Parts: sequence; structure tokens; C-alpha cells
Amino acid sequence: MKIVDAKVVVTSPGRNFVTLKLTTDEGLTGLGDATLNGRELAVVSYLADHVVPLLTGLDPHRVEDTWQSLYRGAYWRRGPVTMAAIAAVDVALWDIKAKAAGLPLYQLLGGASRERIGTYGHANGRDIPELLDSVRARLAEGYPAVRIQSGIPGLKAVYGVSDTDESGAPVLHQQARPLVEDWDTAAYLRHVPAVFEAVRAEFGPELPLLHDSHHRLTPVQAARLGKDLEPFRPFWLEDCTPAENQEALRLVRRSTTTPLAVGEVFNTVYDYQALITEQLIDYVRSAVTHFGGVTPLRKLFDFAAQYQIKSAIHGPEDISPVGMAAAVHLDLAVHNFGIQEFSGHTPLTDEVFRHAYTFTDGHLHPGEAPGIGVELDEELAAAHPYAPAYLPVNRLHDGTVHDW
Ligand code: KDG
Ligand code: MG
Repeated sequence: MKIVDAKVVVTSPGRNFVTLKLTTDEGLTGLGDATLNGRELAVVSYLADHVVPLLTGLDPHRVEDTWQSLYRGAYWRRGPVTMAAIAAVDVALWDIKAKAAGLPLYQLLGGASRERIGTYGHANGRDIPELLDSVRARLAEGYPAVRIQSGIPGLKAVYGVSDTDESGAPVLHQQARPLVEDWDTAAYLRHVPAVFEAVRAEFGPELPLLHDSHHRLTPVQAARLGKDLEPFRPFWLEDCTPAENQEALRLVRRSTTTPLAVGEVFNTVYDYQALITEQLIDYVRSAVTHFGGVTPLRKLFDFAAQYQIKSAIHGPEDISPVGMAAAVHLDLAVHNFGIQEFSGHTPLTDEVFRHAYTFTDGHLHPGEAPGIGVELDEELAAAHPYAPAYLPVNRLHDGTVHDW
């Protein structure tokens, strides 16, 4: 079997998605997600200008060899643009291989290790009463675990609140300039324990509660927050510091028993080396889409498993249904699965990317369709062309740029 065609499809059915489609001489097709939110066209160019010309004529069964040649052959390794492009090729090849075998991808990864995949959804509110309503809405949708983000008194626009509407659906900033959010770490550190206290008081001790600090704290601030949240037993505290400084997590870890989750912006195993071998974290959060595909993410999970660290694949709405499908197959297969983030997509997005995975009673299943189980409606995709969009930026009261 040979690859005879490779094309990059960009579509914006409400937000931008980048998809690689490979076709073989036997008529099999494979899809891979290459969406890098806010920098989509950089990956389109990487693929179309530098990778697509290398793909025609390749044997699609050589998944590992193709991955190694794209990673090592570029010389310029790592980085989100490179790894999103490689991920798209890797997932499209796995899709073809599984279709050729007539099996859903999870069967090629060792088969099911569980019956279904537990998820968490996003709850948010401009204030605590609005957040409580949002938690109620997620529970009514069946989510077994909930991430809680709240507005902070004195701040106008905060991560996880200003970019979502009251139903929890993401609002897209399709504009020529990024939205500017504001930040005050002291106000945040004062407010978050009160948020947890209110949610626990309303929903009791059993509901798993997660929270995302989105890379904003110093090690000592993160340690303080971890300690303050301990009485409320969070499921995890996510991205408490900018963790590319892996040493920062040593202080946090020494100071608190609040579980730590890290890695949605990481793109290779090297970003995790100290975090895993020193057992500084509890969950690895990389997405198939940003980590170079199923091939390296499976290796990361196996490495993490030796240290009792679990998977928690990044699953925001900016991972396309193609990337989500690949994640769900991996979730079903790996032994050290932890939890899957799932925001879902708009009905129009689900029409452009018809998928076999299902979301029932708060749990995902990849379905039994051969491959990853996603079909791209190219006509509908073309009817919704790329629209420039930016992620927000974050500034302190005096105007200083802060981590977003
Ligand atoms: O594109 C950025 C989003 O994917 C990110 O802000 C979402 O932090 C995120 C999460 O935990 O889902
Ligand atoms: Mg996050």
C-alpha cells in the first residue's frame, strides 16, 4: 500500500481546525488533527510546504519509521508547530493501519482496558452563585467530575470565565487583536479557597473537583494555594506554575498533598523528564494533537506508569473531533488512564467531523468503527473557511503582561 494523496483542510465551523487527510492507492483514507489554537496557519504551512511533499509514495504501515524520520530528519526538533504537524501524520497513519486491519484503533493499541472513559466538564461563573448553577448544569449533563473556575472580585475578565458563556460553551474571539484579560495574584489566592468551600458546601464531599491555575503562579504561591485547598480535597490543581521550569514543582510538591496535573503545553517527553522521574506530578496532560501523535503519547503514558502517574489527555474544544477520537482510543487502551477532559463541540463541528465516539452519562467510548472513526465532510468544511482568531492576553493592573 502507498500514500497517493495528502492534503491539508482548514475549516472554521465556529472555531478553526486544521486536518490532514491522507489517501492510499487502495482507497483508504486517514485523518489527523493539526490544530494549534491561535497559530493555525503556521502548522498549515509546515505541513503543506515541508511534509506533504515527503508523504506521497510512503508505505502507510510504517508508522514508527515515519514518525522518527519526521522528528529526527527535520533536525530542528520539538516545539508545538513541529509536533502538531507530526501528530497529524502519525494519527492519519494509525487511522489507515486500523482501517486496513478492519479494527477500531484501540484494538491495535492492546485492546480495551476498561468499559468506558470517565470525563470532567467545565463549570464557571462570574461569581459563586453563577458557578454553582454551572456545576448543577454539568451534573445534569451527566459529568462525573467538574472543573471549577470563578470570576474574582475586582477583576473584569478571568481565564475560564470570560471566554465562556453562562452555559459553559466557549465564546470565540474572532477578532484582529487578542482580548485583554486582567490579573491580580493576591486577589486570586484569597478567593479560590472560598470558591472551593462554597462548592463543597453545596455539592458535598464526593464530587471530584478540579481547578486550573493556567500557569500563573510562582512556586511559593502555588505551594500556598495547594495547602489552602487541601481541606477541600481537590481532584487536582492544574498548571499551577509555568512548568517548563520543572524544578519549580519540587517546592510545590514538598509543600502540599494536593494532586498536581501538568502538561497541556508540553510537546515531548523531555518536557516531563524531572517531573516524572522525581514523581513531582500526578497526571500528565498532553494532547495527542500537540505531542506528536499516538506513537509518542503512548510511550509517555508507559513511562509515567512506572511512577504511578496517570493520563489526563487535554480535551478542550480547540482539539478537533479528530484529535479527540484519537485520544479516546488511547484512553480506552492504556492501563494508567486517569481522566479525560471533554468539552464537546458545537453541533455544526460534529457535522463537519462525523464521529463514532459517543458521550453517554458523562462517559466516552470510541465506538467500533474501523480506524479512529471520524469522517470529514469536505464540502461542509469548505463552506466554513478559516477566520483569524487569537487567544486572550493577560495583564496586571499596572499594564504588565502576565502569563495567560
Ligand atoms: O488553546 C488553549 C486552551 O486549549 C486552554 O486554555 C484550555 O487550559 C485549558 C484546559 O485545561 O482545557
Ligand atoms: Mg488547562
